[in-house]
This record gives sequence, C-alpha cells and structure tokens, in this order.
Amino acid sequence: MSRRLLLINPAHMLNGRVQRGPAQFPIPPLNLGYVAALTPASWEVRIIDENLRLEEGLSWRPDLVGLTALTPNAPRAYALAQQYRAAGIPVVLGGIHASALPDEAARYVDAVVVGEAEGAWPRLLADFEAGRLQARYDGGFDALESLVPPRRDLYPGGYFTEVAFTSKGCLGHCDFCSIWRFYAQCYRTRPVDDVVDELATLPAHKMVFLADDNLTLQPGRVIEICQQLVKRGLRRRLTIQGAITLADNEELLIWLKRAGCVYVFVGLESLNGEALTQIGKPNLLGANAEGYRRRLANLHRHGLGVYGSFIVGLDQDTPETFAQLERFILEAEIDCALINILAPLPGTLLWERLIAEGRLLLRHFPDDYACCTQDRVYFQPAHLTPQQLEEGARQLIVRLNRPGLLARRARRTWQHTHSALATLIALEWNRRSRVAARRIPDRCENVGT
Ligand code: B12
Ligand code: SF4
Repeated sequence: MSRRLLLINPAHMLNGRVQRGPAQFPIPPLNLGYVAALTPASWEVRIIDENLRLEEGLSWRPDLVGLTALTPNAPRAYALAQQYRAAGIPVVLGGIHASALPDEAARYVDAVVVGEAEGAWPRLLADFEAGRLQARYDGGFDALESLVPPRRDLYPGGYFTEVAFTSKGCLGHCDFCSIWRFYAQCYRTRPVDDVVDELATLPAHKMVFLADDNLTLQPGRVIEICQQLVKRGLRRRLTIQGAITLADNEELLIWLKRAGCVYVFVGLESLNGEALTQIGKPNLLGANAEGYRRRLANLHRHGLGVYGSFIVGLDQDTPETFAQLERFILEAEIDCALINILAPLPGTLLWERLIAEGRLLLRHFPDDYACCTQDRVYFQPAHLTPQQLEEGARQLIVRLNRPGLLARRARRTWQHTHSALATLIALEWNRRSRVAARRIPDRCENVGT
C-alpha cells in the first residue's frame, strides 16, 4: 500500500488567528514542488498552499507531513505541527526559518531539515520507512546539476504566475538579507540547457518569475539562456530579479527583451548614500540620484518594465524621506514601486545589531515572528517614531497609487514597454498596493510589551 505525504505552505497567523485571503500575487511554493519531486513514486503526495486557500479538516489522512516556513509564517507552521502530531502524524519542517533556528524548530516538530531538501529528503524518507526518523537532517547545498523537475502538477490551480530559478545565492552582503548567510555567501548556477528545458515546459501565456536572488551576477550566462530561448522559439513572459547595474549591459538588455522579459525587479533600497553604505549595498546614486535615474531610463529604453523596491526606516531616514521617495519614483517613472518597512529577520546582521542596541520591540517568540513583515514596524527607528514610520510608509503608497495617478503611470508604462501585459500588471499591482496600504493591518499585540 502506498504511503501518503502531505506538504503544506502555511498561511500567516497573527495574535493567534489565521489570516485569510490570498497574498497580493500568490506564487506557487517552488520548494514544496522540489520536495515532492524527490519523493519516490511509492508515495502519494499532495500539496496545500494556505496562502492561496485554507483547507480545513483532515479529510485525507497522511502518514507524514512536510512543512516549509519563512520567518513570518513559522508560528502557523508550529501550530499546524501541533495539530498533526496530536493526531499521531509525524511532522518534518524545512526552509529558511528552520535552517536559521533549528533548535527552536526542533521543539515543535519530529524532524528538522537544515539546508536543502536534495541532500536530505531521500535519506529522511528511507529512515521514516525503516521506523528510525532522526530529529535533524543536514541537506547542505549541493551543486545544482541534474535537479529533478519540480512537481508542478501537484500545485492547486489559481496562480497568476509560474516560478522557476536558474541560480541560487548572491555575493552581496546586505545587512537585512538572510540569503548570503543561509548559502554561506556562495553562488551556484544551473546548467543552461536544464534551465531552458524546464522553461520549455511552462505555458507561454503565463508570467514566469525567475526567483534567483541575483540573476545577473553572470550576465554571459543569462544571455546564453535568452539566446537559447529565442533559438528554440520559446519566448517566455519573464520577470527577473537583479542588481541595478544590469542596466549597464546593453547586450544583456537586448537579449532579455528578445527572450520575452516583461519586468525587471531591482532593489534600489534608498536614496541616501550613507544608508546604502550602512546596509552594505554599493552606493550607485551619484549626484541627484543620477546613477539610478540613468539606469532606470535605460531599462525603459529597452522596453522593460521596472519593479523598484525601496526600504523605509533605515537609520538615516527622517520625516522628509517619504516625500523625497515620492518625487523620485514619479520622476523616474518606476512602473511598480514597492515601499517596504525595514524588516529585521533572525539570522541577519541587522537582527543581531538591533538586539544588541536594544531596539527590537518584540520578545514573545516564536509567536512574534508573525509580526516580522514589511508592512509593520517592530523595531525602534533612529530618527522617526514607529508611528511616523508606519503612517509615512502607508500614506506614501496611497499617494503614489491614487486613482488619477494610477492611470497616468500606467500610460507611461505602455509608452515605455508597448506591452499590454506590462501595463495591466502595473495598473493591477499598484491598485492592489493602495488597497493593501489603506487596510490597516491587525496590530501585533505584543509590539513594545
Ligand atoms: C520566491 C520568493 C518569494 C515568493 C514565494 C515565497 C514562497 N513561499 O515560496 C514571494 C514573492 C511570495 C515571497 C514573499 C515573501 N518573502 Co520571499 N523569497 C523568495 C526567494 C527570492 C526565492 C525562494 C525560492 O523559491 N527559492 C527556490 C527554492 C527551490 O528554494 P528554497 O525555497 O530555499 O527551498 C529549498 C530549501 O530551503 C529546502 N526546503 C524548503 N522548504 C522545505 C520543506 C521541507 C519539508 C524540506 C525537507 C526542505 C525544504 O529545500 C528546498 C529545495 O532545495 C527567496 C530568496 C531565497 N533564496 O530563498 C526570498 C525569501 C525566502 N523571502 C523572504 C521574505 C522575508 C519574504 C516575505 C516575508 C517578505 C514580506 N512581505 O514581508 C514574504 C512572505 C510571503 C509569505 N507569506 O510566505 C526572505 C526570507 C527570510 C526569512 N528568514 O524568512 C528570503 C530568504 C529573501 C531574503 N533576501 O532574505 N518570497
Ligand atoms: S544584493 Fe539582494 S540578494 Fe544579494 S545580499 Fe543584497 S539583498 Fe541579498
């Protein structure tokens, strides 16, 4: 008789209550697709993504449950683990939160997987089948060759976009970022042919998000991927993430566009040079942020839409920062702007520094991890009050995306990209950002207590 594995991407839980409703643009949990693919055919596997919809009750009783968690949904992962274990079903937890805090995770589950599933999951399942499940497995970080394709057939329907990756890691060392410490500052790439073969299996009409942390660290490789896509008649509607310096490489931009790239996501973070230096990002601003303006204009010149991501609440930010950002985003005609409140997370240098400075306003862990999102303040800012920061961010998002401006900004996206898809995404992304910013999120009851 086949065994049953249930894989779950947990929802968010705040103040003890599960948060309902999908994320802004839900993305399939690629990690669980890979875990499923590593599972032998003798197992029946199902995937639940609570970020898409909650599925109550135990209508399908699994033999084993596998959970993944980022820090903000770790409390929900722990609550689910408790429910399944109470029903006599063993639970395994993997992902970046468990890898950062394996001892904490071990208190809530039967087995913790640190690192990647590829180096641990087959061993773990063999142990489980032999009745000797261990408390901890270290999957390490193997070369990204001959990866089994993720089981996308198991995802529930209803996602706006597909997701894949071509590389993992980044050679940067930003203080707020988890990944360079998670991957021990190493950059691994997949063979170009594997990537193109995988992209060939994804539907041409869907958006494909390439979730590489920094896709363009080896531009020659990305050009090769794009060239192969074009040669094989496989243009895909790509969104990629990279450093703004990718805009300096004309050949890269030409090939990205030819391969079907619609949007480029760049972490611009701040317009304050001192802040960029403090967080560990190269300061490419130049006078009057000309270094950013010129590069953003070049992305537009090549017909690429831009997601520009900023962080507010950095130590150099003041009440004037919000108006400054607003002017810049509108002048540079950033198609989709992300205004993120600085979100310190365990495992990062920033987290360690704020704790050492006594500025973290949370201490009821693990429940308080649910407060660690980019739409609320849970640390003491340097030159703003927490209320000024939260309100400043919210009002900035609402102002940038007020109805009259939404249409004007979308018109500019059309003029830059001549892409109906890019224009629709800008309209919808920006509209949803305004709706989300106007809906005051549930307070974290524990902040400051
Ligand atoms: C794509 C992505 C997203 C997507 C999808 C997230 C998702 N649930 O999968 C979206 C855009 C929705 C997203 C949102 C957020 N994200 Co994000 N995201 C990423 C990104 C760029 C890639 C993740 C990915 O798919 N990698 C490819 C897969 C195959 O690798 P993987 O996830 O690492 O999985 C492997 C292992 O971790 C392990 N594993 C993972 N789970 C499990 C489970 C089991 C049972 C086992 C055995 C193994 C295992 O095996 C897997 C296969 O090798 C990462 C950066 C990164 N490198 O991780 C940031 C990252 C994960 N995000 C991050 C953050 C902070 C967020 C947000 C919280 C931001 C916010 N809004 O406040 C939100 C929260 C969303 C939510 N509700 O869960 C942080 C997480 C840090 C932390 N400590 O939690 C990261 C690391 C970015 C960073 N720079 O620090 N994100
Ligand atoms: S450049 Fe991006 S991925 Fe690299 S360390 Fe900085 S924030 Fe993380």
